[in-house]
Amino acid sequence: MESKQDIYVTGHRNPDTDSVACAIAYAYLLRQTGVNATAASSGPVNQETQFVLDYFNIPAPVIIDHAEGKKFILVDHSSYAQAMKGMDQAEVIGIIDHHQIGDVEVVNQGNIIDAPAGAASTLVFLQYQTHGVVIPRDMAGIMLAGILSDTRNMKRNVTKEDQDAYEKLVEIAQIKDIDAFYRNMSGAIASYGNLCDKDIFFSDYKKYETDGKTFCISVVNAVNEEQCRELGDRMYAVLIEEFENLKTDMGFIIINNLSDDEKENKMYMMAYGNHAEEFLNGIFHNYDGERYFVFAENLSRKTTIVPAIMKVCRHT
Ligand SMILES: [Mn+2]
Repeated sequence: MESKQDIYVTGHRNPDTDSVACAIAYAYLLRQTGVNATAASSGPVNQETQFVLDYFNIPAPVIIDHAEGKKFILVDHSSYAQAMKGMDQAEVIGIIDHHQIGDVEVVNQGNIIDAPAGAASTLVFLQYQTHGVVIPRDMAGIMLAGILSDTRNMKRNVTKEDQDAYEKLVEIAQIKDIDAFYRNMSGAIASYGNLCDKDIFFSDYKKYETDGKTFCISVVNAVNEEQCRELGDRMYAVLIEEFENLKTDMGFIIINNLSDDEKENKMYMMAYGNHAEEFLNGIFHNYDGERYFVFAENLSRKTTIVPAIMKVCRHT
């Protein structure tokens, strides 16, 4: 039976590895300080996260469909658009996030921990240091995986805090070949197991709102150029099919190329909806005239793509 005092720690909808890692590691930390905390998520974990959970033998977070009436700490997100359904009818007692702080109302503003780290897992790691809680191997492993996932193996958005956390966590997690570990993680995410196209589309899907304008971005991953195009075409079909249901003005898809070959490391985007193609081309000027926007390298949705789109939304 769940008691009224239970606190759930949860990441965003369609959780990625960083979100799940934060929920699990922060709930563990709270339990060590005498708080009855449980890691939760609004849906099943993705293939990359499952690989990490299996590797360290950690159970997946409990799945909760609706937040109403429960107590939460939110990690790796802070807007209602990305939160579990019913979060506006829940009690949110804290936030740990490395994105711009969103619109979620928190009982006590003092309980917002926010810094521009490459991964929210880095902020959770810092909480272990603040509270003097010993990090066991499995918790080190999951936080390390969260950092590796959000920074693409320490190649993107890495701050000094991420680097410090990474070095300490690698030691505790005892992973001999970290590059191989990361390759297995990213290989798992690009395999998509036996997910159908619609599930792949929603596996890393986020919705944004600014100045009354809404847009969504789905990120998918492929391992080479050919797969980028092939997966891209399938995702575009899902976007068109689902567009009405998404209730957004514009829909975007990012296709990352996880190839190790630098020359191949192009990123693609696609756009659909209310002049979305013109809109995106106005920002990046890289439309191929058919369907794809071609970028010379993989860019971060969080730090590059979303801020660029938001800026234009606010000015038009
Ligand atoms: Mn994150």
